[in-house]
Amino acid sequence: MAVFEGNFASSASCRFAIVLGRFNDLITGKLLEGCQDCLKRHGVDTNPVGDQVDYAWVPGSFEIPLVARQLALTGRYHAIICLGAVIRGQTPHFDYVAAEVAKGVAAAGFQTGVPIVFGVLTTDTLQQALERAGIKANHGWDYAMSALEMASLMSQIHSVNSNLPHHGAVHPGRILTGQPPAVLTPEADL
Ligand code: INI
Repeated sequence: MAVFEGNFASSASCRFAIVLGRFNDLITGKLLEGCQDCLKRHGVDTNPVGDQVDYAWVPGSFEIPLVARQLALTGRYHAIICLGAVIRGQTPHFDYVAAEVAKGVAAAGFQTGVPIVFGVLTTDTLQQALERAGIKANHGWDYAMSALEMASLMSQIHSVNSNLPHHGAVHPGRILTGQPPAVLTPEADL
């Protein structure tokens, strides 16, 4: 039997997408900086014109799951990082947006088989969000670590599974063309 455990040493061959909300961009911009810093220090080229990271800006956190799922379905990414900031105001809007983005991101991951990191801050105040986006710590860094680890872990699992018929999950490196994904090959993995 085996122990599967993601590592942080194979990121040079991974591709990532970052989906981020413009709403509260004072916060999401800072999360992005932390996220990029972590990826870079683990050997990932974060340049948008490079080969490893694509970026998709959406209006707000509510729109994140749809775009994350569509990106996952391309089969191009080893992991997707969703960055948003939902800050409680005086209206119930917070609860609706926070609940939908959390459910939607989880569903997108389950449906596509691609790790989708939930990097959406949900806080009561702007101050709390700032503290988590650079003043005390930057959770953007932690979200990138989760993506690196999950990309590695899933690639290990895919490679063990490579001789079995595919069960519907989208496999990184495969651009879907309307044809069902074929049997995975070890070469297609990390
Ligand atoms: N979007 C956020 O990302 N954070 C919020 O705090 C927020 N609040 O509180 O309203 C928010 N709303 C916008 C929402 O995500 C959608 O973009 C909008 O409803 C259009 O669908």
